[in-house]
Amino acid sequence: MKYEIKALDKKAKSATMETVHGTVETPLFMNVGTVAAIKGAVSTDDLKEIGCQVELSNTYHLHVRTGDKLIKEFGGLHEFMHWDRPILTDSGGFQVFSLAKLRKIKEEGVNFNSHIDGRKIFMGPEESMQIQSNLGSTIAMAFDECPPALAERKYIEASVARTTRWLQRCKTEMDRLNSLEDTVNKEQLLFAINQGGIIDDIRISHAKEISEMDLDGYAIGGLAVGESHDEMYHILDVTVEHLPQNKPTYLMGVGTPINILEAVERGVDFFDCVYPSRNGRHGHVYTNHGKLNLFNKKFELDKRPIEEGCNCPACRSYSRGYIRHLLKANEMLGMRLCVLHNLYFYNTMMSEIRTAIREGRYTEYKNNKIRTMLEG
Ligand code: PRF
Ligand code: ZN
Repeated sequence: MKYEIKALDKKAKSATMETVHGTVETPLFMNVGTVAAIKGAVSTDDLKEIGCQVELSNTYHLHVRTGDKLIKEFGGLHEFMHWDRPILTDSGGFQVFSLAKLRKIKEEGVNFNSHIDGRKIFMGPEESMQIQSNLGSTIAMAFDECPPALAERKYIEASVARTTRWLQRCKTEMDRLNSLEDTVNKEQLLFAINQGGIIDDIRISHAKEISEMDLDGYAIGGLAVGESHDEMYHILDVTVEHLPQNKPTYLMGVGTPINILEAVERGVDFFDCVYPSRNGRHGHVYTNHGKLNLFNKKFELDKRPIEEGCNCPACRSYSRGYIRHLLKANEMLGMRLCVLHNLYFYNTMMSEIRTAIREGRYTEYKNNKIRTMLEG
């Protein structure tokens, strides 16, 4: 893996990252396909058309249904879902904590019941690495605990210390798996995850500790879980500078276009979020003049595309009024067109961000973009 910073504009960075599945340019948005499918009937051919560079799938979901061993039989996730560009898999840590029932955390890992069939499953750092190795993703994420936003200091301290011990076990196991004969992707990368709630000194000491462990990239987890936007920006202000600048910085599960613009300014260059696909499925679409709800009666006779000048497959051919009709009639095409437009909007914004950083006018770009979105 080769990560090279191409331009810096104050703290905002634009880089290239070379992987075995091709080169990507940052800042970038990873399009979320939890179960190896972007919800809203979006194919991998669609993903290419709308400018997606990295697809994201989930260890937990693919393990509890279908199974990573079956996917390995197909030659890994890339072959299975017909996607030849980079894939990042989340470790399962976060999903176990948000989805599974009756979970019990111990030093070894987490016992939980599958949200699909209630089956008892154990997942620790080694199991998470083995599953991600079977999936053969480009980037695997470390197995972490995302403590609740409102947890108290003592709980967060103990949890973060365990997440650090788990990181060491992830690294050891990943090295072992990458050296095996029948491993799907022997150059699988491993990203660490910084935690610490919204407590500055825990965030900082954890960031310093994991930075010394020499991972391929560094994520910031445990944000966008109930704290305010200002609290999230503050944690980025104090934490990002303690993570290696010459490695990718990934803010997990974030966020709105404005969140992304603010985080890029603070040095983050990888993002993922379900908002564009989830909102699209509900007829909520992003534009440079704010979000529209296409279910609204005022769009009934609207012959304009979702966004004038947008080059996405929805806007090239269809009107707001037609898409509203599809949504009202519960036709799958309505959802699909909204999701395609939203993902195109996010990926296009990332491309504008990269250009603005490389041209040294990021702050101006960011302020203009936010102003027009808020003005409506
Ligand atoms: N940890 C992991 N995945 C995540 C998160 C985390 O803290 C978050 C928090 N926003 C989203 N996805 N492993
Ligand atoms: Zn569009």
